[in-house]
Amino acid sequence: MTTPLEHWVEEQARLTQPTRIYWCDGSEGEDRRMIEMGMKEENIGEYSIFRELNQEAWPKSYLHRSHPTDVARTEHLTFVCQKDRETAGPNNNWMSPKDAKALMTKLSKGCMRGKTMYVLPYMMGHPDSPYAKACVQLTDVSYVAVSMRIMTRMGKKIVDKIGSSENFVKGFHSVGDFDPNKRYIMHFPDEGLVWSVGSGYGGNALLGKKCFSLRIASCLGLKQGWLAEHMVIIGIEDIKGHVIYVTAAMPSACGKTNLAMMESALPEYKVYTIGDDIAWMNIGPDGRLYAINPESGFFGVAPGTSLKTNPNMIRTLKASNFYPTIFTNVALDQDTNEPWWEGLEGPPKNLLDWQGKPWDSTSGTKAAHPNSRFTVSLYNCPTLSRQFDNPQGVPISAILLGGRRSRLIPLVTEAFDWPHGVFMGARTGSETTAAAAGKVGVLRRDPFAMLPFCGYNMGDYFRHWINVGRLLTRPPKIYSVNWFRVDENGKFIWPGFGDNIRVIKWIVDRVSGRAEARETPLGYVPEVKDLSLQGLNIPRGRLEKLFEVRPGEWQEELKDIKSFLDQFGRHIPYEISENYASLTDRLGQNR
Ligand code: GTP
Ligand code: SPV
Ligand code: MN
Repeated sequence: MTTPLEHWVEEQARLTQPTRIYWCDGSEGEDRRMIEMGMKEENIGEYSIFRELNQEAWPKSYLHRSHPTDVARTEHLTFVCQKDRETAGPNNNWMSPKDAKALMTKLSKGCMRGKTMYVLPYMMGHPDSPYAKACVQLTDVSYVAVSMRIMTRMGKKIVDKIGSSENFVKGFHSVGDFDPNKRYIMHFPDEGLVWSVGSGYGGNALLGKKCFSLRIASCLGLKQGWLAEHMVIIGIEDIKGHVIYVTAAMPSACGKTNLAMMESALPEYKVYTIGDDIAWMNIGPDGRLYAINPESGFFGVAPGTSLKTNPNMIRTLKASNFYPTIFTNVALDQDTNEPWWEGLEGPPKNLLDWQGKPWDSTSGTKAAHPNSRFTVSLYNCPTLSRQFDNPQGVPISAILLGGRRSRLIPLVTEAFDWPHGVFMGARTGSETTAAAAGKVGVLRRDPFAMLPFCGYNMGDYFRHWINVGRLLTRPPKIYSVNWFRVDENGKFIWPGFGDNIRVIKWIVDRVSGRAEARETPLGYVPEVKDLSLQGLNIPRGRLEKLFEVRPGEWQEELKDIKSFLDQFGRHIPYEISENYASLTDRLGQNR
């Protein structure tokens, strides 16, 4: 008898007409087989889909060059097909499920002719976790198949687990002909379906990641009482071996991966990695908030990654493991066959840029694309927490909410209480980065770093956060953080990276009731004397700038927050409006 899974695969094959169907089983050596299949039959422009890199320096690593127009998420082509526009909210592009299906069916007809259809059965979360979800993605590119194998727990076991059930999340993916005019990333939350055509780029094509684990999962979380978030999960261990777990939301390319595997500048503290991009948080049997990372790999930003900024990532990339490592759109050192990007030592003499053209160092262009990335297994990571595979997840004591703000926002601020923390998340803004197509460095509101990823009306999302807080016996404390404040010369004031542990230590001490704080209109901040600053050579006056709150400067910001929140009308919960009003009052009184 055909199972619902087999039936669905047959149906999609009838629509797309692949030459071959390949079911991934997760066996040893399968990645190499898929890489070779890809190299035989797939080209992007004039380049083979994979190129083997220097295996001594970078074990099991390959270079992939994308289509030049396919280098980042395309938010304007991403739709959430809820039953009506209001359920999707002003934060999403909307199309009716019926229209979207008709459009996607048209674009998918015969799109896999001459190609292999890879069937990828995978699990988001550890298969034994009560919070994990079974999924199946179809794709017509080996790059996506191999990447998904690194990013998720994949294999035949998942097919057995699904068995004759209809309860699995479906992902359909085809690169089509890479035409940006025929590129759509469509989400059908009511059906648990993602349908993506025209792009091979990470967030558009690795459908377990943003599409399922955030856009679809956020809708499941709303119904089922949990949170799907764009967050890091880390454990911080002190010298006595006591570990506290925190999560941190930061927009794309704003420091999550670096935070997740930080080499601590304080010898008494060590950071352990559980996740660097996505956290699913459920209320545990004891009423505390427990987080799991549904992924099993990193899809990290290459530029800026070095032994100085993120030594643990360099170790991860150089580690030899079961899984391969893929570099996408980095530059290539022709003499050594090694990958290169801005931030590493160099540049080397004979470099090909990310498009494979000889690179001229005087041209003013970047050799690696600013959003060039690597796909690498979490199991390579030397700081991986022993709790990573714990099916129950880890109990969370603090939640950090970050953004990239050159002005205004202090290094760290503690919320007065949970609803105030939710308001802090709701008002968060960040300067845009190369992770999404569009202008870089423009301030936009990005609540909880979820603006591009919340699969429903964000006003309802804020209310959901308020409600989850009410159900918790020990709600985590909430903090706003900002590593990116600059001085009058545009230089970062805070050294960041491993030194961020100094901020985290204060947070750990606050959670444990050991540290002092000063009240400001925004919330509690540390006195400079309350931060552990040994070994850091920054004049006190300069550090104090990191905590400056000038009510006069806040008036524009308040207006911008208000007009953002007003879009959601009656969906904005009372607690958010109330916190907006009291912040306005406090900043007014201090003028
Ligand atoms: P996504 O994978 O897009 O979700 O990004 P992410 O949030 O994981 O960002 P990531 O850690 O990859 O950092 C992005 C960029 O910010 C890199 O170029 C880093 O070097 C830089 N960065 C990260 N942490 C810091 C910091 O503490 N200070 C400064 N100045 N830059 C940082
Ligand atoms: C991000 O843009 O936040 C990423 C990369 O983590 S992507 O997979 O494209 O979403
Ligand atoms: Mn991300």
